[in-house]
Amino acid sequence: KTEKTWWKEAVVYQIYPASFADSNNDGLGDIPGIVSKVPYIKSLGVDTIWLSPIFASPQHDMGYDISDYRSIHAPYGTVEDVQGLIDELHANQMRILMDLVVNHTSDQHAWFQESRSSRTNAKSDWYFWRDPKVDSKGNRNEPNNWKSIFGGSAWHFDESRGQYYLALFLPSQPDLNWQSEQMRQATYDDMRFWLDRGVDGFRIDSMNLMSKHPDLPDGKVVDDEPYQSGAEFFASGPAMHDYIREMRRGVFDHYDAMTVGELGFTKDEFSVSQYVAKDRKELNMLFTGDIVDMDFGPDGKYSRDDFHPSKIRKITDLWQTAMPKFDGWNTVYLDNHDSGRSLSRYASDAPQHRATAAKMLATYLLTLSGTPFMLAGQEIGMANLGKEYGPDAYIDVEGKNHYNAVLKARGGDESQMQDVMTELQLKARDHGRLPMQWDDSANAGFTSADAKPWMTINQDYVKWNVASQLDDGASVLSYWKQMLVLRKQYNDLLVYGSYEAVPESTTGEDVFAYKRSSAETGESAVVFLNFSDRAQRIPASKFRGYSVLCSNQGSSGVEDDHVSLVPFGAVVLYDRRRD
Ligand code: ISL
Repeated sequence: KTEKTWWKEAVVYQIYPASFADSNNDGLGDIPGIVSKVPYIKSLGVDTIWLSPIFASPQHDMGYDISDYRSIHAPYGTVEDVQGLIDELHANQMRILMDLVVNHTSDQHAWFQESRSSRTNAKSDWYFWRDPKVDSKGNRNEPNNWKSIFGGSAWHFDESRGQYYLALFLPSQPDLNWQSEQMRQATYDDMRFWLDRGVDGFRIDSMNLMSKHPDLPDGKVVDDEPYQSGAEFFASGPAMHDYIREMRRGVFDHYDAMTVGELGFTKDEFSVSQYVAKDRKELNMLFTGDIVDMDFGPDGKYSRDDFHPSKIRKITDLWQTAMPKFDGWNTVYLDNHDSGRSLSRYASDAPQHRATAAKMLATYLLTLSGTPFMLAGQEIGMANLGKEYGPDAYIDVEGKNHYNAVLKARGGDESQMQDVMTELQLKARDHGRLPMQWDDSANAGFTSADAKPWMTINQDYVKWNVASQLDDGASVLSYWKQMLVLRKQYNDLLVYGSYEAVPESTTGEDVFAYKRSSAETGESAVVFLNFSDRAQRIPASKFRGYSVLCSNQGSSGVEDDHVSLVPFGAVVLYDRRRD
């Protein structure tokens, strides 16, 4: 039986600081803006926020390129402002997670400036520096064939050292060399700086890239492109677990800090168990990437493999049944700042389905075992930018790099880019970063009417905003609030209960259904989720006598021996053993 802890019972609300609330009308969200919304966040029924990076940064990757871990990006505010936010949350019995980006820094960080200054300085080995590979013709080449996650080579030549440095993301995001004991201790000090100020834990960015194969071997060649992934040598490397244990024993354990590792490239059950099995005392939980990759095709993010309900069933089944085997814990999530909105990708934002579909996804997030993470805006059914937005609406570096690379390969012909636009419309990171839609005033109440918002505001805000849903008992927002109350009320069942899938042979392939049971209380719940735009009728005589705990359908659709679901319908049945 899994031990009960606060971080298992938490519900986390992710805030993208640039896009939440602007207090000084410069078009960019800020810390005082977030403070002003604490009553709203509390009214939702969530108890923890996760802030994407707010630290000093040249903002080449929206703050995931940090130049000083102990100061705040000036347009967001000051360390005192952040202290005010921490205190305000704590005064409201809420907690705060920060984004810990320590796989890499900005090239403007003092550490990198020093490291690049010579081959002999005290920080010379805090990053990965390698001599060029000189070929038979005397040409200078990159030390290996690894490809950057944002495109191009992962290696960049630096004149002052006459060497290449490694950067798995942008050239301005050099990877830290975790083999350096001094470098590790310096990041631990930076973590303590924030924990001492009351931060309750961290979401650890690109967590499993911190240990690379020490020889940095060439990646497996799979095509005739000049650069190859190399992930088999830079993800979950041999010292990964040593680093995590050192961090946990040396830092986290002293603060009861909650930890969520972002786990890319590593997907198998055994490897995952090594991070979160209770007896290993490493991380509390993970984001496995599979849930945001369900519509990625064979050539990566911007190629297509259509979403199908069987995919979410398979991934959910895998982790819901795996975790109890090793007494591990996991997150439950569908959205973050790196992807399109799940509503638009895995359900439907078409006007006739949008509210129902958003509620169905809320039902999924809040009725599974694991700690739910939601992205701000999800509670009002925010959606992707529509097809009326052209390439200029997309400003994120990942999508832009992809667009420009394809455009170049096609000889610069803009009229040939429709397929690329279709993928951006589904998956671009911009959608997850859209300014929060607070009301129907100009600029959606995110910033003042005369300010220039830092990025596109989705014009559907006129209809889809917080203010219009607050007093409407049938709104998406009201549904989220009701579901969040239920999750707390049925804590034993919904947080800690066991999980069992209802077989696809019973539900058909478009409906995902599962049963949660608590041995402790004798309660069970059966959740039916229709991931299709067709009505469904599911045999349910086994659940005769169950009552309806909640539903996104006006009439519940529960008969004696069937559950009828409208398109994107969701029904949760409930029973308490009467023996
Ligand atoms: O964004 C992705 C897919 O679109 C991922 O591959 C992502 O780059 C990866 O999950 C790591 O993400 C994290 O680190 C990046 C940053 O750009 C992302 O925003 C962050 O979530 C580099 O720090």
